[in-house]
Order: sequence, then C-alpha cells, then structure tokens
Amino acid sequence: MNDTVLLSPQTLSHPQPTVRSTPSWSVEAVLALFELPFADLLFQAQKTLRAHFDPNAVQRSALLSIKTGNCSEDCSYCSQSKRHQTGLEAENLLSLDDVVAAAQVAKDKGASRFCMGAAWRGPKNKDLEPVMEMVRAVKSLGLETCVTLGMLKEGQAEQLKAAGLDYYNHNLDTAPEFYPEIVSTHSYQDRLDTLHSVREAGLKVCCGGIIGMGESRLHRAGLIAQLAALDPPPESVPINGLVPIPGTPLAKNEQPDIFEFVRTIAAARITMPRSHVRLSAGREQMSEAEQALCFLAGANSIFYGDRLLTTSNPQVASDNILFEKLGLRGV
Ligand code: SAM
Ligand code: DTB
Ligand code: SF4
Repeated sequence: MNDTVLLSPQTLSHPQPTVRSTPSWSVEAVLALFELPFADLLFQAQKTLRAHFDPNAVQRSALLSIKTGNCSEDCSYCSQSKRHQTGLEAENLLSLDDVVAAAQVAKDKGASRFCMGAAWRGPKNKDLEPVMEMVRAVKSLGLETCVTLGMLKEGQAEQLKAAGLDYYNHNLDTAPEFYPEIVSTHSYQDRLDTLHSVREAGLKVCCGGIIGMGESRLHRAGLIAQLAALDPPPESVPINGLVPIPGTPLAKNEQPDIFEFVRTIAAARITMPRSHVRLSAGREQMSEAEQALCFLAGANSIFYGDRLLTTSNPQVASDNILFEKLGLRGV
C-alpha cells in the first residue's frame, strides 16, 4: 500500500460535500512541518495559537471509565482488550450514582468537561439508555459531556445527541497504512464511518491519536493529515503518548524522543488552528519542562484528575502548581 495514502472523505461510504470549509493538508505538507528546525516550527505553532485562542487558557477535561475491561477488540496498546493478559479487573457498567458523584468531584476541582469511556467494540442498543441517563445527569451539573463508546450503529449518535451529549470521542490513533499493524478486529474505514455518523448527528468531534506505537514520522504526519482532512476538523484533538501496559504487545516499545512528540502537537496546532489540541495520556511520564514545551507548541487542553481510564494521571495538586509556575489559567 502507498505509504502516503490520505483517505479522503470521498472514500467514505457516504457522499460528502465537495467544498471544504477549511484548506486540507497533504501528508507531504505535514511532513514538511515535522522537518522544520524546532524553533521555526514552535514559532509558527505559537503564532497560530495566538491568532485563534487566549494562549494562556487551558481547557480541562476529566475522564472516567464507566465500563472497564473485557473488550472484544485487539487494539495492541490497550489494557482493556480481553485478548491481552494485563491483570486488569473487569467491571460492569457503573451505577448512575457513582458516575454523578465522580462528575461532581471533577467539577469541584475545576474541570469543564466530563468524558465517560466504555470498553466496548460498540454499544448494544440496550447499553445506550443507561449511558444517556448518565449524559443527562452530568450535563445537569453544568458540565460539558463527552462519551467514548466505540463504533456506533445507525441511529445511536442521534440518540446520544437527543440526550444532550456535546462531544463524541473516537480516535483514528495512527495513519491508515499503519492501523492494521495495531488493530485487526476493526478497520480504519470503520472508524471514519463512526466519525461521519457522529458529525451527521450534530455532535462535536473529539478525535486524535497515539504517539509511540512503533510508527514512523511519515505515519505521524499521516495521522495529522487525516485528522485535518475531516471536514470540519475535530473540535478536540487528543494527542496521547503511549502509556506502556505490561501484557500488551506494545509494552516494551521504544518511545520516540520528546521533541518528536512536541513536533506532533505543533503540527496538529498549525493544521487545525481552531481546534483544542489536548496534551493527553502520557503526561505522567513527562517532566514539567517537557509539558511546558507542549503548551508552547500549541496544546491548550489536558486531562485533569488523578486517573485516566485504567492508568494514573498527574495529581490535580501538581497540575495546579505547574499552571501557576507557567501562568496558565485552567478553564
Ligand atoms: N473503546 C472505545 C474506543 O476504542 O474508541 C473507547 C475507549 S479507548 C480506551 C479510547 C482511546 O484511548 C483509544 O483510541 C486510544 O487513543 C486511547 N488509549 C487507550 N489505551 C492507551 C494507552 N495505553 N496509551 C495511550 N492512549 C491509549
Ligand atoms: C483519549 O484520546 N485518551 C483518553 C480518552 N481519549 C478516552 C484515554 C487514555 C487512556 C490511557 C490509558 C488508560 O488509562 O487506560
Ligand atoms: Fe476496546 Fe477501545 Fe481498548 Fe480497543 S481501545 S481494546 S476498542 S477499549
């Protein structure tokens, strides 16, 4: 397969409008960004951030795993696949009360959005009603809502929208040509199809990827080009550093250096100027100075709270200290 393939919206099973609201980026053009001198790249990213956002405001989302483990899919990075022996204890869907209590704690700590993740290939129709109740209850606390439930069947995105959902998270994770090396139980096209139905239902899109799965720089550029080619681009773009999980095929993968991660953030910022770019999983392995470089490169969102889904995240108290040192304002 051609290494620089860009699956355009036209390759989707549904026809798309031909006039784009934003210019699209070729893989080669994104690769050229990655190859700029580091300071030139960061300068361009910082200029882009300043043209569209308050550069010192950082959006904060809290995460909760509402259904953990025992997932049928074989995503090779994930602690929750039943095909990997990760020692994770599976849990059924949480109760509404537990979810509301966690959302209230997140709100009290300052998060503005609450993201609920379920380890499903996709929700069954009977799974959707309790999730919709959670969405309604979390929204009534005054938080923005986001869910990540896997692939959606026809009509499900509309039901979630009707329940008041704001965002649906569904990551493309890497370039299309590398995806089959990471996951075999669903395809890149499946991911694009769900993203399309989420958009059609009028939901905001949260879509990003993972750095450090053994991909090349060309693949990283391919991921960014693919995200920027979504029309419109995702409102929220989470860039995750792989959290190596013992028992998964990627547990011992060598990680690219921090500058490559920062370059990916900068490329996301430049190609998706109006999107919130989230410095996502992997922050716990980063120093304060490394995180500061990511903010300089245009990241303006984080996961905030002591836990991600099944792994830990920096403590709220240490994030508050970092924000104070950098003069950042959490929103
Ligand atoms: N099952 C749903 C799905 O696959 O979309 C939702 C949950 S899944 C855990 C959401 C995203 O978390 C993945 O697409 C991936 O980007 C990220 N993720 C999962 N495990 C990770 C890890 N070990 N390191 C970094 N990111 C990870
Ligand atoms: C995203 O891009 N990253 C989050 C969220 N969306 C769902 C998940 C990160 C998971 C990190 C590994 C874990 O805690 O299991
Ligand atoms: Fe399942 Fe999502 Fe993990 Fe893949 S990333 S194994 S679909 S929970």
